[in-house]
Amino acid sequence: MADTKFTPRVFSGIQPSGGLTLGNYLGAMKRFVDMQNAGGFETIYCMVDLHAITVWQNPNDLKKNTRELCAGFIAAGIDPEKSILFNQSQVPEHAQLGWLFNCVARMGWMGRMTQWKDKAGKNAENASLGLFAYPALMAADILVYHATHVPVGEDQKQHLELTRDIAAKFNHDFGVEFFPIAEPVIEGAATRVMSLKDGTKKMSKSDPAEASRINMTDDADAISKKIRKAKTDPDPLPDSLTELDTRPEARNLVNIYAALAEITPQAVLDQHQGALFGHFKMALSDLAVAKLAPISTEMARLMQDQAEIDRILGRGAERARALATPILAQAYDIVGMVRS
Ligand code: AQP
Repeated sequence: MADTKFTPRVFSGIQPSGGLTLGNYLGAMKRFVDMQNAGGFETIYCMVDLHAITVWQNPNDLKKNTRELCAGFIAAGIDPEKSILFNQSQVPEHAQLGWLFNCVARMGWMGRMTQWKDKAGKNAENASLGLFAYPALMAADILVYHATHVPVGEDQKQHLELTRDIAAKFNHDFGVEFFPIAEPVIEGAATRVMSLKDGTKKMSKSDPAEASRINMTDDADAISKKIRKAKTDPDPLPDSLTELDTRPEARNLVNIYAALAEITPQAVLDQHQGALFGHFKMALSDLAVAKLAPISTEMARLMQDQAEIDRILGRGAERARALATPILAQAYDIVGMVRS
């Protein structure tokens, strides 16, 4: 249950660490749009550029990717008047609260994060300190707005549990009920979109294999080709989901279809049971092109007016700071910082 003492407020972010994928769109962005349009929440969405630099980013690419991500948010349906839309580094309160949380979170907690283990791998000695501390900054992103709900994909569940632990420890250590215990919102058929080449691996922007993902900037030809070449198996689609438990690639395509069509995975099987993958992939490709091509066309149009994108990000940052500044000031007071 969400903390009812706090105004219902949604926060979520996406890293501008490369082109936006279908995984980011279905697992996160499409659901950001739904929450914006559902009403009942203030919605705050962020391009988390400070997170992106926890691994090396070429500075020019980072700028381009941040603007492209902003265009992606708007093309997907985020209205910068209804939602607050900005890039993280323009709101320094995130990093400031992040430092307080670096002093609340324990080394042991961070060391147990799966994403840290996956991304640092065997080369942890050489990974940046920022990559290790990333979840404390993510907690600050959320809590600097007293956000109560955080829509994310399945892979972020552990980081959200850590956010809750940080809020609870801060509240306990200082004897306050200052930070909400934010609720993860992990819903729908596509909470974990898998690689098109390996149904056991998450679809990811940074996967070196281009054919493993659909990018939101892909044109109709590229989308169809990638779906046609996606790994599958020779069996037809069954009539029940349990029969897909041992067929991860097939299950992934069914989930993608369901999320794009806004129906359940079982309804996809009801419509397509008995179909061979050659046939099902054609239907999926038509659906994906119909849903994604208008977004990529709109992104390309928005990218032609960089000044307008920068204006939207600047205005979003002003609105975000108006919420974050008093919350950070109160957190500093609680911790015992003298402010003259
Ligand atoms: N494959 C996915 N399926 C469902 N949701 C996904 N998300 C990411 N990949 C999938 C969700 O998208 C949001 C933003 O993710 P992020 O940019 O912060 O970083 P990430 O989770 O690490 O995504 P990537 O694409 O894998 O980026 P890189 O390759 O840079 O690490 C989150 O809500 C995430 O759950």
